[in-house]
Amino acid sequence: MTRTRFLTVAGAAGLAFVVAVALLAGRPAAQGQGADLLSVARSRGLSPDEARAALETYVPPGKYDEALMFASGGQGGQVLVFGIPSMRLIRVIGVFAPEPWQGYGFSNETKSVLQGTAPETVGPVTPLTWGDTHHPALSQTGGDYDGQWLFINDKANSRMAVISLKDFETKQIVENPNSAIDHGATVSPNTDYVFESTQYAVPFPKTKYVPLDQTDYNASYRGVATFWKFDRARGRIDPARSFQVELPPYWQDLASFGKGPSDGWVFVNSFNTERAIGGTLEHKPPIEIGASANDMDYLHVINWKKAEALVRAGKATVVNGMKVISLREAVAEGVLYFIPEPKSPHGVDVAPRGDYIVVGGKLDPNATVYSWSKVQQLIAARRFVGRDPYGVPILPFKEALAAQVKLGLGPLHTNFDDKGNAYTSLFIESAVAKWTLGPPYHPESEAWKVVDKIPVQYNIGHLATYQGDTVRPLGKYLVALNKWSVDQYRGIGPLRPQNLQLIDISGPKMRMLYAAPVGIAEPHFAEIIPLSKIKAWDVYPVGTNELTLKPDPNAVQPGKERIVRKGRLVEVWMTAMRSHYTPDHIVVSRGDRVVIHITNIERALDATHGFGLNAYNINLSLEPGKTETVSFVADKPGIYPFYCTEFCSALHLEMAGYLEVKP
Ligand code: K7E
Ligand code: CUA
Repeated sequence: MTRTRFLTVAGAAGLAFVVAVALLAGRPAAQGQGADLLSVARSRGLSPDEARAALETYVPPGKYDEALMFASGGQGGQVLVFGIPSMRLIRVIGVFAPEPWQGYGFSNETKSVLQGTAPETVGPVTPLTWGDTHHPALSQTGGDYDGQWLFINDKANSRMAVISLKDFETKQIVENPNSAIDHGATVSPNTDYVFESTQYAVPFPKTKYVPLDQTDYNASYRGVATFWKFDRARGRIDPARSFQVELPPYWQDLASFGKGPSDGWVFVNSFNTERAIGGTLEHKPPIEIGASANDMDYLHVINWKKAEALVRAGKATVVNGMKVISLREAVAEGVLYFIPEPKSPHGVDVAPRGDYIVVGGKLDPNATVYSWSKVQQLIAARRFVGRDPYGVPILPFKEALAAQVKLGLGPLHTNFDDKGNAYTSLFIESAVAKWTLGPPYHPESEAWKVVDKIPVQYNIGHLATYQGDTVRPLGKYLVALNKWSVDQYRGIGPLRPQNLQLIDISGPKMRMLYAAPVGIAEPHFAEIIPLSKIKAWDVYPVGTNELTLKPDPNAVQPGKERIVRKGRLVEVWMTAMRSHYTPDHIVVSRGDRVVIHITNIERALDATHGFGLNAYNINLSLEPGKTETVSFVADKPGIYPFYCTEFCSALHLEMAGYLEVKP
């Protein structure tokens, strides 16, 4: 864009812009700072709207973003934390993959998280070194984010992680014993349970081999709805108090908990109710064709409070250590119902008051909205139009509907604002549709209408509004999490970043504000929470164990550092502070088992030290106050320097030492 374009396109709006900029600068338009701002905008080829967006998103040094967005880090297996509205990537949290900056996956504590074992029993390597994070879920109290915990699933291996928002570090990973690949993940309104739904069905139990042919698939493959019990006091998922509901081998997808009137229920999409399994080149259509044959799939409506009561009453069977309500039991006891949903659905999102359930069908132009009160009445009246091959009762589609709202091509996911509007991503159309919910959000005359649309670059997956999946959405901003960036970033080679776009939704028309490439991995869902709700620690109390967040028994006070030898075990209690390790010389013999406990005794904000040991694949991050333990067998004789990997001080390069391994 050129100066000429700015002047011609801007026109009258340009004049308003001059005045606006001048007012912002507190000077008359004709002179001084205001005129300078205008010439900056001109020289950068910014239109008035673009310049305004720049002013609205810029967060100067020393000031803070007003909110944090927790986004999944996709194939990178992490969580990405962005500032809103600046869209700056502020923090990465290692979750399912080793993350060297945080020393995640190198200390005994973090290895044990990755491996799901106790810190004392960690092996030398991590068996799984990646994950595919999809759905971050902030802990909730009364249906609103409480800023205490974050959960996220690993789609690739059906795992669920617990992250503390005291220190933004991963505390626990549990692996689902009865699911191979999951997809949906979300929390109940008071965080009693973290939910996970299977995606691709496998034999049930999955430890059993069952041939992949259609008859066996139908008979013996299953999905599961998993309710991981979260113990807030311990800050851990408790597998012993968790349970599952066995589901037919349809491919379950996203999930949303009911709230308010629908509290106690969870809604799960499915596709491939055709049970297509692909197959040989000669005989079968590919999965893609087979799985899209039907016009309708089934929204799973699950009464989790009832399932929980059945588990308490001893009605569950233990399968691979997990309590499971069988499909037969779930049907007999009224735990599971189906409602037809069009067509190859993806997202399911419950409206803020818990009264509507919105489903996006990838191959259908409508948002399909179910009325919870109607669904409840149909269940109470046992108004079933039939049963699926597994006996699950099917409710009548039309009678469960509140509305179908024609949005555009490829509706996926929906979030909400504070004015009774819904925002749905349109994958194929590369747009966001804003539309009105029905009563009590809007009167019938204004209900179920598309009121605005904005294009995005390109192919949007999820979107996230400010607290947009809670009982208290705040409106204001929407982030479009786009899959393709195509031509948006140049000169970077064929692998293009995903493209996040910040949109102002405070007025009647949506306004594009900013685009942020993510050159790390593919974010899927994200949740946005006001910064004021996060009460993270600035430093650890000295000697804190990072897993328990309590005093570490191996923390050491300055002056008490020591090396103790017992047979082939050499144990070191070390301190780190600017700019030295104590001790900085460790002598062992080849084959000795070396255990080093390091306490960073600093109290200063951000006085983090690293511990990088040559040739042994060891790298720790020791934030102020933290105590960490690392152990290894000194199997290579020689001299191995270790050094601080964080430029912590003027004498940072001097913060080093030697490990001497005698032959
Ligand atoms: Cu639509 Cu995994 Cu939620 Cu990706 S999922 S976009
Ligand atoms: Cu400590 Cu560099």
